[in-house]
Amino acid sequence: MKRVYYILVLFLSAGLIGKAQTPANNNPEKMQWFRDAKLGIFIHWGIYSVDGVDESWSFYNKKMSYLDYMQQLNGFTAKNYDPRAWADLIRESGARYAVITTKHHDGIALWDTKANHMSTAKLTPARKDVLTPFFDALRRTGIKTGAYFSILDWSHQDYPGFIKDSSRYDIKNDTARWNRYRNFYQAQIRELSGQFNPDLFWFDGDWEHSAEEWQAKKVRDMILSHNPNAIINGRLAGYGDYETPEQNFPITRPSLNPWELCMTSNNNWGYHPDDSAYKTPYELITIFADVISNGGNLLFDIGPREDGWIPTEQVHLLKELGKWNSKYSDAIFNTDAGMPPGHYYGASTISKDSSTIYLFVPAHDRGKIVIKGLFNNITGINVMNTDQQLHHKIVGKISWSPVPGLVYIDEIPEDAMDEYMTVVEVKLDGPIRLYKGKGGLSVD
Ligand code: H79
Repeated sequence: MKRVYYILVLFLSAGLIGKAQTPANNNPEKMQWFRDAKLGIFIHWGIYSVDGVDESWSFYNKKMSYLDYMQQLNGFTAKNYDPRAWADLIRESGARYAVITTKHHDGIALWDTKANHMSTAKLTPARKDVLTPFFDALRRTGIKTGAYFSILDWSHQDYPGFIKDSSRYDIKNDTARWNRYRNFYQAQIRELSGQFNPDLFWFDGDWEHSAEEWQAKKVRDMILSHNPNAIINGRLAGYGDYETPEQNFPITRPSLNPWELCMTSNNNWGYHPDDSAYKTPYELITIFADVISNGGNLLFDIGPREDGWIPTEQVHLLKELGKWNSKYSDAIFNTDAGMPPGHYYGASTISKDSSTIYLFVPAHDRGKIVIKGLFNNITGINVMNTDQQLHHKIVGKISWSPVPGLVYIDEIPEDAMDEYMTVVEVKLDGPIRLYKGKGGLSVD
């Protein structure tokens, strides 16, 4: 009996360990809302938005002294901060989740952390926890909550890294000190987990230490024991649920699906009044379509000023994106990734029942649309959100070959075009079936 018990315990614990070591797969259902969300809004807000300097990196890279950087504490007022208005704007953009910098590498927490004194609540004229009202507003608006948290903290006296090319100490020589830091950062994560219970933890800064040094598995387990449905981004030294390419568009689809591209609205994460290199709504929308076509999400960043005001250009981008999202919402949300490259020169998505293809056509590109390698019969084509039907012609179908011909779709009339990106809905006779061959006479 005892032996059976031991075997059972061994078996069970092996199963648990196995699961914990394969992040993303240990609870795939929890990823569903994230897969369907497609769009999130990233918010970089902190004391760096007082002078409009690089978030944390400005002192790390010696662009300014640490003391000057910290002087910005005196200017963070949050005096026009309207978290409900932020949540409304996020909702208007069509985003389903938001991720805010609860603490960047500079160590200043946006909530009233009990772990030390470095927070907007204790050290700035704002004198308050600005995180709680935002999370409340998001929840009231039906938007999932994400907490960006830097696991490295260049301000903490027990953290080894501080300013580029210098360090406080080597963790190999002082494990007690490193342990103090670990206890501190993990206590902050425990606070976030307990007080805010975010739907998503968005970690950053893992590159300075290994998974073992961070105790990444322990942190993952700690979060999941509190909320098994919490999603963790891929910057917890290998213990996250999805990949996070930053700024750069991946040319090959990331191996972990879903994935998420985080991207700035100009060239900076935080408030930078001198940066006018904004993406246009056309660029933003075409990038977004490309992301979802490849099975990803876009986490699009805004950087409010210290008082809570959001730059006009950023508001404009979110509103234009929102208009487009609501116009073509069926083609965007609750869809799956589109056809793999090779079938269509552009972005596409496929409906959940896989019997509708949505083709994304950039504003100035009305010309013939071609789909290659489609076995299905087409039952109807229309320009979404208009009454415009489109005819098609099958070109080059060889009667005695099973290989599909090319589908040439009529040019879209000018008045049916969207100013940014038009969506063409192609209805199929059943679930999509695509030809994968090399053009030989048989299907394979
Ligand atoms: O919060 C924003 C940025 O501040 C932060 N992530 C976004 C969301 C960020 N910026 N850069 N990085 C994260 C990664 C930086 C990596 C580098 Fe390095 C550190 C480049 C050079 C030093 C690690 C070491 C990678 C290359 C060498």
